[in-house]
Amino acid sequence: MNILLIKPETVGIFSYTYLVEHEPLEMEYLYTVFTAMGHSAVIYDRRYELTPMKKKIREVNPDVICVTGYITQQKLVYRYCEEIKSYRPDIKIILGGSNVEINYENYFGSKADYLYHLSGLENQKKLIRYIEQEKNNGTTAVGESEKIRPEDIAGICYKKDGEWVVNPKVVESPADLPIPDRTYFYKNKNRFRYLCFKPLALVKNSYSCRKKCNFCFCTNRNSGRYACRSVESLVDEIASLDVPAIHITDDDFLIDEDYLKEFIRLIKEKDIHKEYLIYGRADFIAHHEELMKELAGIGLKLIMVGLEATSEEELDSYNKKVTVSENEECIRILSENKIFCAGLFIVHPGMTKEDFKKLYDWIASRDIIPTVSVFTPMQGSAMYKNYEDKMINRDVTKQDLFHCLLQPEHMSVKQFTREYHKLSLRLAFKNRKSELYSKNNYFGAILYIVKVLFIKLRRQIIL
Ligand code: B12
Ligand code: SF4
Repeated sequence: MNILLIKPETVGIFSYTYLVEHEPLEMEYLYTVFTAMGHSAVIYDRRYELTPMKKKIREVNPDVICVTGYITQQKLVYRYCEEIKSYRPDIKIILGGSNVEINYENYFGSKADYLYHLSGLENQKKLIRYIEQEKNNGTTAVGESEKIRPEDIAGICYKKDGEWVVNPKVVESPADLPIPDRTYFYKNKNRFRYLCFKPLALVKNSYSCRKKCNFCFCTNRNSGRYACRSVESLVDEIASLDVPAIHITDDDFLIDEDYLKEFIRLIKEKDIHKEYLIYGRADFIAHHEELMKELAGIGLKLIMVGLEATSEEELDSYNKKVTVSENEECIRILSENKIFCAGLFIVHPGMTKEDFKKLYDWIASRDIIPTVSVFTPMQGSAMYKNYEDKMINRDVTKQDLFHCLLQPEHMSVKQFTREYHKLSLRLAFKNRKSELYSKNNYFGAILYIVKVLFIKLRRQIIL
């Protein structure tokens, strides 16, 4: 079969910058799986490719279209489904990715045929075999004796008599994922970067997280069960990549001391020289100074670390199980080892103007490159149900962690947004000379914004 793999255009603030851009790894995984099954697959990355949807469909003539997407792209994905079905109703549409995995009900109103609500791809292979079997009028694919029924495919939603049927999930392991075919990546590798780290490859090593912070969406993936690949397979994949920088997507890579020691040993043994960007927790960093030193020694350059807040009460309210002194220790250790501390902070509706100022002072007086998010009860996180009724804005495109979705207690939404923007801009200005931003071309950035605006306008007319 011909399969078209759509990575949607970026929505929101991220669309106006090329300073943080990642390869469409989920699409490269699907490409690998489908081509290994003997199908023809094409990646259609709408972040860069301007070919309109219908033209692309004419070119590829797909039997199946797979679409990925985050919560902020949900409305856009609905629009794709409309466009595809109005043009070629025979094409089977499968929706998947992080948001569909948890919030699959959100897509019940779409024109999709299947929703794939798992992280792994074993059942996706089964679904493709089923679609092929149906295309061949119920006869099974060559060499397969067993007939597949939709009710036997775990982790999918499908329609029966016009109603959605939700098959149960299964707990999976990323050890079952193939090593992705990176043909697409190498053709486009100069696009992919995280600020000064470029070209940059993404490597997926785990599902979910062992910790259970109540604002976190990721921890609920894979039915809330953490699973990771063997350290050997991770290092082999890294060794095979012809890039200077690697972003490991694990929500928390700093989980297990023995795993990390083995990681360091293998990287040294294989004489790999690359730079690494990871996510990690402050408490682990605070209690593993020696290990952090060793990780810095093999190339660890940046850790995105959820520092979240500057008081014990706020940290406790997020069920973060980290103390302010652990946060402080973490900042010191990273600074001393020349690892960028990309600290993630949250501003919440209980904050006064004075609190915004205090937060600025706290961050600005420490060696941190911060990103400040607005407290967002993200659909799919544990806390969402506590806030669902209180949300003043239910537009899913605003669940990008940069919008005020709850009524501030001490000011209007407008004032809160102004304080938030002021805080973010002041922090960005303070850090403008950081090495992280050294490769930024600000003139190029302005031209890029203009280009994006034109593309957005054009896509309003021709999708
Ligand atoms: C790297 C990253 C980014 C990168 C972009 C990466 C990219 N390639 O596009 C950047 C930094 C730009 C980014 C931006 C944003 N991100 Co982000 N990001 C991530 C991160 C850390 C990894 C995502 C990734 O590339 N994983 C690698 C791929 C291979 O894994 P995967 O997506 O899970 O895909 C697997 C399966 O889901 C499946 N699959 C995926 N798609 C499909 C489709 C089909 C049809 C099928 C069958 C299967 C399938 O295949 C893969 C095999 O395991 C995740 C957290 C995480 N650990 O997942 C957050 C995450 C995806 N981001 C999130 C968010 C909210 C955003 C933003 C909206 C806001 C923000 N402030 O960050 C923006 C929006 C950008 C946009 N595209 O519009 C949320 C999404 C929540 C949700 N409900 O959708 C996540 C889960 C983090 C969180 N805070 O909870 N992000
Ligand atoms: S916020 Fe980080 S540590 Fe907490 S559950 Fe989510 S991924 Fe894990």
